[in-house]
Amino acid sequence: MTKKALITGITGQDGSYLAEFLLEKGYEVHGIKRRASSFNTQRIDHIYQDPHVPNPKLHLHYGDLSDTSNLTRIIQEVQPDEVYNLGAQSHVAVSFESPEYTADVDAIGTLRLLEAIRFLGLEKKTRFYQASTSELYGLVQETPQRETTPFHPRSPYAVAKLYSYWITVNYREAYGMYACNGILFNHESPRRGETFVTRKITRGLANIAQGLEDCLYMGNIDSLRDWGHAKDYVRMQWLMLQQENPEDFVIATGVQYSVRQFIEWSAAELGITLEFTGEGVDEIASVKAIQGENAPALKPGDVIMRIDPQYFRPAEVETLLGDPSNAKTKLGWEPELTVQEMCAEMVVEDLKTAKRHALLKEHGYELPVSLENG
Ligand code: NDP
Ligand code: GDR
Repeated sequence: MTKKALITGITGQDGSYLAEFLLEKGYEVHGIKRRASSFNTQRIDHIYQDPHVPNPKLHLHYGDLSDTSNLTRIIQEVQPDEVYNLGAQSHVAVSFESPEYTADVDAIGTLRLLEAIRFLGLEKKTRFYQASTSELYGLVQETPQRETTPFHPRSPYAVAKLYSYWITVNYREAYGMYACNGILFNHESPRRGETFVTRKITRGLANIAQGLEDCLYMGNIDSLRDWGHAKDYVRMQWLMLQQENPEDFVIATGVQYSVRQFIEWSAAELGITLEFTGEGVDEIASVKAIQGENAPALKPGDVIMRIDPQYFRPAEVETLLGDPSNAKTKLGWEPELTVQEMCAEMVVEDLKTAKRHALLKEHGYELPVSLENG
């Protein structure tokens, strides 16, 4: 029997990798996508299947985590074996701007899905994965963070995800559902949203190197994160639903670096050696030396990074470092890609795009480069 999976957030970074992964495993994949005024399926266009061809394996349904009747109807129609709840307003800084919406989608959205599964009598059939987060640890109580480390969320996003974490545990305990949390630390890829810090850096520096932007404006570059590759992490999401008993797992690499280091690596991939000078809001990064052909727009001395306090958060999560040993011991999971390999891959992809834009510009066909930041 072909297994059916339903993915909320299929148009996002993780949803797109997970859909690819499940299709390769032979699943029939259903995804919920939001109606938008412009196309929002770029990350899954390459796996899209025309619904007119016989037996399509990928199906998209319009929906929203704020809409109970819509979610219930989709689950009733699909009768999924596995639900992966990846949909969320996932930007921490934006959650301070839209706390109520974030709570509705990231907290109550999870409850809506769990209730729909229960209401439809699927609680013994449908397995449920909740995209929990290292942001739950917030003001960290223990280093490294593991499954037993107490939570102290530091943003409306993290508080909403705390509700989802516990409601998932509660449905497991109360109704015997196979429901579990993956407590995932930051994971990135060339498909990462443009306003998360890694992608902001790789895309911004590639644009600057090609003369499409002048300077990268950053927030707290002392922040420390445990970054992995999204491809490795979606494999783990699936593994968690294939066990005999449901359990919550920390997914991380166990290695930590600063945002400043990520800036240095990204610049180095472009052949740029940076020099950081000044302190606090006055810190800048300037070009010390250039090697190779990837940064024709730059010369030594150019200032290409400055601090802009608008990117500081009302409450910051300064440091995160995960302990993935439980996942390794019980599930045999280990990340295959290092953060440096991932950074190189992201720079290569963003440089390709920047070069295309620069070439068009050179020939008088300038395309607008979105300078929206986050
Ligand atoms: P993205 O921001 O890339 O994707 C989020 C997805 O959720 C998109 O498909 C988005 O749709 C969808 N979405 C947003 N709002 C709604 C809504 N109201 N109803 C239905 N769908 C909605 O996130 P990631 O792929 O990076 O992360 C996946 C999940 O994992 C998220 O829940 C995130 O909070 C969590 N997480 C992520 C980590 C990371 O480092 N990436 C770490 C730990 C947890 P659209 O494309 O239309 O915007
Ligand atoms: P995070 O990711 O908040 O950890 O949430 P993000 O990449 O946005 O920030 C990481 C750290 O970098 C600092 N930072 C900046 N961040 C952004 N976005 N822009 C900047 O200019 C900037 N300068 C410094 C931040 O302050 C922070 O300390 C991500 C999301 O994917 C969540 O959905 C997920 O739950 C967590 O990772 C784990």
